Order: sequence, then structure tokens, then C-alpha cells
Amino acid sequence: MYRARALVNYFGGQGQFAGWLLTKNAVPGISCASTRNYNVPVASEPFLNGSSSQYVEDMYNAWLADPASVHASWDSFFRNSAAGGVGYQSPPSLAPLGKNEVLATSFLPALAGATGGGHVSEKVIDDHLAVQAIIRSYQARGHLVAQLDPLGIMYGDRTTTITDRKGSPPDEITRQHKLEDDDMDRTFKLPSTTFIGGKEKQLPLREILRRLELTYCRHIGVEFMFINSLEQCNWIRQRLETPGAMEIGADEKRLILARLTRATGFESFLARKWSSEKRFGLEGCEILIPAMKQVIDKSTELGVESIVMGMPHRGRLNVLANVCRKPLHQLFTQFAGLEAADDGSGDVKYHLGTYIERLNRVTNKNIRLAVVANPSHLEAVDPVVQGKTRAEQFYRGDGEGKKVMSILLHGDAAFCGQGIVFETMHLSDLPDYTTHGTIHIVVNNQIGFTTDPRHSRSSSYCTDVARVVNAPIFHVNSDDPESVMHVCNMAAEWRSTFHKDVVIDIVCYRRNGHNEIDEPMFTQPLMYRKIRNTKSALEKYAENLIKEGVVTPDEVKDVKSKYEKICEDALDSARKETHIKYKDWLDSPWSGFFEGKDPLKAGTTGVKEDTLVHIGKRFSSPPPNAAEFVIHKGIERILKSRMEMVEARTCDWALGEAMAFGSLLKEGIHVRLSGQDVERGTFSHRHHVLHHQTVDKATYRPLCNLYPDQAPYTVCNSSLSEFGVLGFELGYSMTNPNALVIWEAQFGDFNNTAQCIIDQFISSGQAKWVRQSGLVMLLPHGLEGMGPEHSSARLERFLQMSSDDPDYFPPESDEFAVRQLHDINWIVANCTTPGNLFHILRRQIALPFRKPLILMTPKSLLRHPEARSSFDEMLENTEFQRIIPDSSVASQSPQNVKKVIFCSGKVYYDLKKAREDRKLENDIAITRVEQISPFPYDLIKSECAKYPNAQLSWAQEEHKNQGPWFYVQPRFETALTGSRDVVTEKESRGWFAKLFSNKEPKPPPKPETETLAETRVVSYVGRPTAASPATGSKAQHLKELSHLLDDAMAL
Ligand SMILES: Cc1ncc(C[n+]2csc(CCOP(=O)(O)OP(=O)(O)O)c2C)c(N)n1
Ligand SMILES: [Mg+2]
Repeated sequence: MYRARALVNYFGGQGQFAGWLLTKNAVPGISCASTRNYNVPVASEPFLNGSSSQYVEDMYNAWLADPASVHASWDSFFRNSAAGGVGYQSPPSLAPLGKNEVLATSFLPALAGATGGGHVSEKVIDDHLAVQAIIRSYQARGHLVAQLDPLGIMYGDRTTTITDRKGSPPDEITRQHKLEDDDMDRTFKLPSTTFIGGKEKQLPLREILRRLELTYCRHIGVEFMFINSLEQCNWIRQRLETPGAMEIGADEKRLILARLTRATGFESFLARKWSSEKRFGLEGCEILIPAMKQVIDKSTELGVESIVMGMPHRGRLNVLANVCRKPLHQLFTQFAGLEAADDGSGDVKYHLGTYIERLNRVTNKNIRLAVVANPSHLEAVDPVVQGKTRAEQFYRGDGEGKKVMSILLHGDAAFCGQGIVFETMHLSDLPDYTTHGTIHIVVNNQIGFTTDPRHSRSSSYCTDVARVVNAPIFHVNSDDPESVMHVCNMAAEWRSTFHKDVVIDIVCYRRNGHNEIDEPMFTQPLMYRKIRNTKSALEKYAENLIKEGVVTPDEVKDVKSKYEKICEDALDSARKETHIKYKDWLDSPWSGFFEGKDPLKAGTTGVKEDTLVHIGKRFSSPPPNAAEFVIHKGIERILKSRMEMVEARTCDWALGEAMAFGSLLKEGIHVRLSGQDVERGTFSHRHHVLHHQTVDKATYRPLCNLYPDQAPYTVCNSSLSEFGVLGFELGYSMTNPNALVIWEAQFGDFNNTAQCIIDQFISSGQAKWVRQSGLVMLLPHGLEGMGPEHSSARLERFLQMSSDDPDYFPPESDEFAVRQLHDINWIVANCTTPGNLFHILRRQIALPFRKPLILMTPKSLLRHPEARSSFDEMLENTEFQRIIPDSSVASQSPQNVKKVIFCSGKVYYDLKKAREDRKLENDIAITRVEQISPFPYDLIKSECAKYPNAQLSWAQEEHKNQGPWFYVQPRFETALTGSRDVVTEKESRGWFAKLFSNKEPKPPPKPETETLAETRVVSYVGRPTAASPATGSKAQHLKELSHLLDDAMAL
């Protein structure tokens, strides 16, 4: 044990340093145990353990180099020590000793022989310090040498230290502490930071090391010493180190075996029945199933009633079958290639979600389990799961996450490779996004497709990302089922105690290729040779239990064959099915929402004047205790001008939005607005949270104080993430249809860092998973000379993904508008008035179904004096205007109008002004297309017909290859000519059916207005094509705008 002595010598060579220690610790009645509780690891450890001794050493080095570089207290300490005096003497403590704390003097009996007549020798102190440092080393670094890999290759180059191995602990642990054989049988007092002694306060060194090795270097490797809280570190130490902590009874062992049998049996059943089907089997990590069940059992025991899960492909079917207990025959029908009996285009079987409510037989409590459907895009579902979980907690009033929790499963390569994991982790402790702790389980099969960890990550572990949120990480060898169950119990208890994230990293292998058809020997020959010679976890565990006498070989066989029989019976009933139903795979059923509703009847969106006045006044008023609440002068002015607008019965953008929110809140609809800086609004127009100017954190939210019985309003600034936060809000919107959930981008173009959520979930979620969402995306959009970025929300992309057919003019009827909305995948709009904004937001809730709304929102229009709406446009008899027809003099003599300009968004105001400037009101009509998709064919048709002598133009400020042009052009043609040769998605399903029954496909409908088509086309007015959304030069921007307006006004 040279480490402490070396330190002593280092500090002056004459033992002054240790002399000080002796003096301090020899004072009777003074505890040497730690009583500090600072929130940093170093400060919260006993003096001179591994890290604090390093700290002292660092300080000393710094002091040697320059005494002024350390704090004055250290300077004085080192000066005194160097001069042979006492560095520091703490005052005697009269405080009672803490749990597991012992007086320094209690060393003495244990050290008989090593001390001379009650005097503690310098060597004894040194040795105790070294032992303490070693204990801490095991706690901090034991995982480095733990036997985690069932194949024994992952850490093959590391020293192992299992106790039956001869020799001393490996260098990874002890580092510079050298243990001598003589020391092994000496007894050492245990510090308060270890629980290995149980009731013993001291142990022989040999036993100390044995216990530490068994705890930290066997099949569990735990990383937790970076956690800032001493309480949390001790919690983990206690649960791992306490003698007997890992022991379990025979019944529990049999339960693990039974679950492992099912998990293994399920995969082998599928392999036998559908040998060439991809299923991304769990072989090599079958323990995942008992592990998840253990987490769920323990969590339900601790009060959880609902669990929302997200997971990738690996083992998904097994999880649905054996964790969620989804009826097996439903799973098996997925292999039969049957047609769906309901709407939607469906998804592959290993992406589908599910929702189950059932009794947990172990805890005898009811539990709801949902696995959220996900795309192939690994980890993208993480924030969605979190949002859904948060919403469920919110609606249940589960403010601490005691009833609802999430479990996220990950593959090793994806967990460390995908940035969304980090983005999601960072939501975990934010007030309006936390789900109060997630249990992450990694199926760490040490490979990602064909790439091994040496090439797929730079971190030591695939789980390192979790360290950023101080989550404990339990690495565990999948071949030791009991260790796996132990960490599962700990994870569930951890989450229930601290409501923080925790990671279980199941180190396992993948017995087959990436899928069942892949050949793994092409790329990992050595690994797979090893795998071929490795028995399954089930075989190994069964052998162990037979050896232990817990089960007999017959019992093992019996459990196996019983499960086989269950699978065979389920397959028999699956064979009788003729159709699959996508609805069986719904992860978020909205029970009651659709019942009794006419799917084509929307509610109204206008409201009473009283309501507008009331909301307007509240929104424009300071807090009720205004005298005490100091408001910024600028805000006072804003409130005042708002009040003036209310008195004048008019709204600007912010007020129109507030009217929509407020009136929905009044009707009991929860509204949630989330995104970067949404509370104030990027453009400082919203101000939904007023800040007390002299008291920190004192705020007032007018929209939360409209009516005593209103629904809750949440407005929350998010982390600087789009992928994570948009995914989160999408998940939030999935839980309850009776809520308006809105994500706002700081500038519209930032939505592209969330592209995966847009493409994979929002645009296609309903088609793939029959899941609806009324999520609103607010995307500030418009070319205002701010440069290439901050200009375009990439409207063209949303339009390109709209599923309405450009060649199909739906039948005209009273239900035209709502039917279009019903049939499309989402709504894309660019409103020009606060009144229309008000209606379109309210329409989200008035619809009898839910559709995502992609809304381009303004920047300069927020303050444009003409972008105002009278209350009259929001009253009961009003509604959302899909187009706003021209209302100028041109519309009064339409026969004389020479040109109709159709446009969308803010460019309308530029065009209007250009028309005024050029005095062309009699010649040019300007019509605004407010809802671009689904395209208002009926209204466009009648608007064109209204101006029979006018040429038709589409004007846009976006470049020609961007903005709505490509979307609207063919649709204008259809509006003018009627449908062309086309079958709709719905009909195409029928069409296929007819084809297979040898019937003729439907002939295309006849064009309705052939004559018009021959004479009228729509021309383009706008910027030319460009690679970038906008110029970086203000002058160039203005030049382009002026050209655009000249072209538009040309007759
Ligand atoms: C975002 C994304 N990129 C690439 C892929 C293609 N892909 C599918 S599985 C896979 C390997 C995943 O490895 P890992 O996360 O370790 O899971 P495992 O398959 O080993 O269980 C890859 C690259 C994908 N699905 N998603
Ligand atoms: Mg993997």
C-alpha cells in the first residue's frame, strides 16, 4: 500500500501531512466520516478517498507552481504543513454520528498489534486510506473488468478479476495502490461509503476485495459514481453491495425460467413455421422478455398503472406476444399476407403498435401497455413515446409520474449513433417535458447490421449518452438471468424513488444475421464461430437450475411443450382468419371519440361576441394583483394597444391566436403550445407569459386565467431541438383528441431538422398505423430579405407530400370541404388574416376526425396594419375561408377584369399595394388561396368562372421550383377541366379487388368543363428557379420583389 505513503512523501517528505491527519483524527469524539453534503462528487466523498486525494494532490502541485493560484485557505494549509505545523484543525463536532459512521478511535480495537498502545500509527492511517481508495475504485471502475460479455470477446483484452482467480485485483481497479500479501489478512474498518460489510463494521482485506469483486466485477458492471447526488450513489451502493442482495428464491427462479422458455419458444416457433420471413428475432437476447416483465412487475407493484413503450425491430414480435400478451393468432395472421379489412395502407409487422389492458398476474393489478408504432428510422420514436407518456400523466393528474411511465428499448448501434437519443434525453428533466424518469433497455448484441462497435462508436460504451443526465447505467451479462433480474428490479425502484432516467444495458449477442435471411459469417466470422458454439441462455439457465435442484429436466421439457401447444393452437385459429385489421394494431385508441359522430359533419367555429370581448379583455389586462406585479413598460404598452383593439372590435395576429386558444379553453379543450421561445414569441408578438420585473420566476399567464372552469393552457419554451420536441408534441397529440397541441418552429426552415418526424409520422402516420393526430405545426414563412435561412418553411415539401390527387376533382356537394379534409393526410394552409387563423385553429377541434395542420405563419404580417380582422369575421355565423375572393371594385364588374391573380400568404399585401399604386383596381382581381391543400377545387373553379374574360395567374414570392407552384399548377388545370384519368386511393383498393375478380376497372370520369380547358391556363408569376430559398442580399431581394410585382401587374 504505497499510494498514501507516496502522497505523504510528496507533501513534504517528513510526514507533516500525515501528522496533520493524525492530529485531526486522533481527537476523541471527532467523526472521520463524511458529513458533507455538497452537490459535487468530490465534495461529497470522505476526505482523501480516490478522487479527493487526487484533488489535494492537484492543489498541491498548483500551489508548488504558484501559491497564488490556489484559494487562500489551501495556501495557508500547505504553508503550515510545509512548516511542520498543523494544516487545519476542524472544530470538535457534537453532531450525532450518521448511519454507517464510526469514530476514528474505533479503529483501535481492530488494529491491535498495528498500533502502539492506543496511538494510531502513520502506516495504519495510510493503509486505511488506501483501502478506502480501493473500495471507491471498485465502485467507480469495477465495471471495466466485469464479465459482461456472454461471448467473452468484447472485453477480451481486459483483466478479469473474479475471485476464484489467483493473484491480486487488476490494475484497472487498484491503479497505483499496491497490495501486499501481508496485508490481506489484516482487518480494516469499512468507510461509510460501502455496504459490503452488512452489519460488520470491519473486515479482513481479503474479504473486502472478494465482496467488492463479486459486486462490481461479475456479471453486473455499473456506472454510477459520476452521479452528483451522494444520496443516489449510496442508494445504488446499498442495493448492490449489501450481502445477500442478489439472492432470490426458487419460485422466482422458476418464473424466470418459464418466461425465458416462452421467449425462446416463440422465436423458434416462428423460425420453424416461416423460415424465410424477416422477423428480426431475439435469438441471443431472449432474456429481454423476462427483463421487461420484471421491470413491469416491479413498477406495477410500486404503483404504475400504465406503461408506454417504444422499441425498434429487434424482438418486437416477441415483446408484443410475451410482454404485452397480444393475442398470438393476431400476430400470426401478419405472416399470412392477408388483405386488410379496414382503411390505410399498413406497415410491416415489426413496426406496428399495440395497446392492451390486462391484469398483471404477478402483482394482481390492472395494467395498460402500449407499444407505439414506429418507422424503420431507429430511435425516432423516442420523443414520441415521451410525449405520449407526458400527456397521459397530464390527463390523469399524475404530476410525479407515479402512475404512468415509459420504457424505451434501443439497439446498441442506434443508441449511440442517433442524435435523437441525446435530444430526447435532454427533455427528461425539463418542467413541461419530463416524464419523471424513463427506463431505457439496450439490446446490446455488439453489432449493428454488419458493423461492429469498433467502427460504430467512439465511446467506450454504447450507453455513454445517458451520462449527460446523470442516469445510472447497469451493464449486465445476458447469460446471467438472475443478475439481469436484479438490475431490472433496481431500475424500476430507482425510477420510482428518484424519478430519473436509468439504463439497463443487456450485453448479449445476435445468433443470426441482421435478419433471418442475412449471412453473418461474411463479415463477423470469428464472432459467429463463437456464437455457433454458445449454448442459448435458456439451456444454460435450465442446466443451472437443474444442478441447483430447483427444477427437474422433465419440468423444463414440460414448460417448453406447453408453450408449443399454445403457439400451435393460435396458428390454427390464425389460419381461419380471412383479413387482417389494422385497427388491431392501434397504439392510441380514442375510445368514444368517433362513436356516434357523423364523419362528415364538422362543428361550427364562430363564437359569440361576448366571448371575444371577455377573452380579449383578459388577454390585454395585467395580473389581478397588478400593484404588486411589476410589468415591463414595453409590455404595458402592448397590453394597452391590445385593449384598444378589443374596444375597436378588431384583432391583430396575436389577438386572433389568443381568441382561438381562449375560446377552446372555455369549451374545455386543453391547449398546449410548445417550441423554442414560444412564450414570448420569436418575433416578440405573443407575450403569453408576463414576467415580474423584480421577482425571479414570478410570472403571470393571462390565458390560464380566463375562466374559473376553463381547460388548462400550457405554453412552454422548449429545448433547442426540433426533432425531439416536434416528436414529443406529436406523441402528446396522440393521447387525447380533445386537445389542441401545437409546435411552433423558431423559423419555419428549422422544421427540416425534424424531417423524420414529418415524413415518417405526421404525413404518413394515419395511412400506416390508422392513428390520427390533430397536431398543428406553426412555421414562420416568407421572403422578407432576411437571407437564405429564416425565409422559407419549405412549403413545397409539405405540398409534395399531400396525398390528394392533382388530377381528381372530387364530386361537388355540401360536404365537399369536409370530405376532402377527411380523405387527405394533412392540411396545408397559409392564412392572411387573424380571423382566418382563428377559424382554422378552432376547426382542428370542430372536425369529427383529426388531421395534422401545417400552417405557414407570418413574420412582418404580425404587425401589418392591414392584417387585422374585425370581430365580425369571428362571430357565430362565420367560418374558415378556404379562399378569400377579391372584394375590391374589380369583383363588382367581373366581366371587365383583365387578370385574376391567385396567391397565398403575405405576398397578397404586396400585390394589393402594387395594384393600388398602379391604379389597376378595375382590371386586376386578387384572390387568396388560404387553404392550399386539400386544394379548394370547387371554389377555384367558381372564382375562375366569375371572371370569364380574365387571364389567370398564380403569383408567389417563393422561387419557381419552391412554394406552391408545382402543387397548384396541375390542380388549377383540374379545377378548370375536371378530373382526368384517375383512380383514388379508396377506389384503387376496390379496383384491385375488381381486377382479381375479373371485372373491368372503373373508367375515368368525364371532364366536366372541356370548353374552358381549351381556352384557359394559369401562368406563373414569381421568382425564377433557384437552389437557395432566398438571396442573402437585401438589395437583390428588393429588386426581385419589384420584378415580381411588375410582372404580376403587367396586362
Ligand atoms: C436511422 C436509421 N438508419 C439506418 C437504418 C438501417 N438499419 C436498420 S437496423 C440497423 C442496425 C441497427 O443496429 P442496432 O441498433 O445495434 O440494433 P440491432 O439490429 O443490432 O438489434 C440499421 C443500420 C435504420 N433503420 N434507421
Ligand atoms: Mg446491435
